[in-house]
Amino acid sequence: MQIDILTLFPAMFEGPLTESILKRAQEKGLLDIQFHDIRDYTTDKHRTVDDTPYGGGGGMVMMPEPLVQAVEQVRGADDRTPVILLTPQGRVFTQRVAQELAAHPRLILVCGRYEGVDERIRQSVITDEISIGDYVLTGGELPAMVIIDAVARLIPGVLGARWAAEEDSHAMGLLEYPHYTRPPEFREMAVPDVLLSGDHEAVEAWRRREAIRRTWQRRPDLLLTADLSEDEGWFLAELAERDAPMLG
Ligand code: 4FM
Repeated sequence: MQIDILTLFPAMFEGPLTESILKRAQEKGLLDIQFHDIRDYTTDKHRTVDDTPYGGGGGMVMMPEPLVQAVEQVRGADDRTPVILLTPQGRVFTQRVAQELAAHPRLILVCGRYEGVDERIRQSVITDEISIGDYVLTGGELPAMVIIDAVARLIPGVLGARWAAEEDSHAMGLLEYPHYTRPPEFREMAVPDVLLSGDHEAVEAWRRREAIRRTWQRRPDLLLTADLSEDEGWFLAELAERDAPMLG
């Protein structure tokens, strides 16, 4: 997958994308990330990218010319690639959106700064707007990194073979079950016997139930759309009778 990032701060991406799994993905040729400094697409001697808002009020607005030039040059003739603006006004990013984006061979991510982008940037070159959550950041760079991380790990070969991303909690619509490693007892807290039993079926059943239990307690909203077997449905009904979910 190729990802082009348009930003005023390419240096912000050093570190998160050059360590660990994302570094390996790029070395393996599974992921190719290109940075484009929006300021390189200005034409005035001060390399201006922002201006005051028409109608007054505080703050600055990103000007249309440099950003639209940047998108058009980077995109080239390719008009099937999503051009995604990171903004609190976008559709909310979920595992499902990550899966949708992972199916594209190329993405263009546009990182805004200041109080906003001129509306005509949206009208002319943006094809999709995504928000990573209901809070306001100082720019789209951190959201772009979040999206790259979530999407890259879905590309076949990026995670080890035994680490299939389809089995992830959120891909199943549930929270993750509790995990344990050595030692078998830590500060008088024992690892559940079933995990030491060697009975793989029993382990699977325990993990599903604990995932349902945790989801019921912490994110009952997710259970509205989770795909449960008949047995698991009864287990949930039993849980619901005994403990109320933790709200808030
Ligand atoms: C976005 C600042 C555009 C300025 C932002 C401009 C955000 C979020 C966010 C800040 N992006 N999810 N939440 N962006 O806060 O995606 Cl011009």
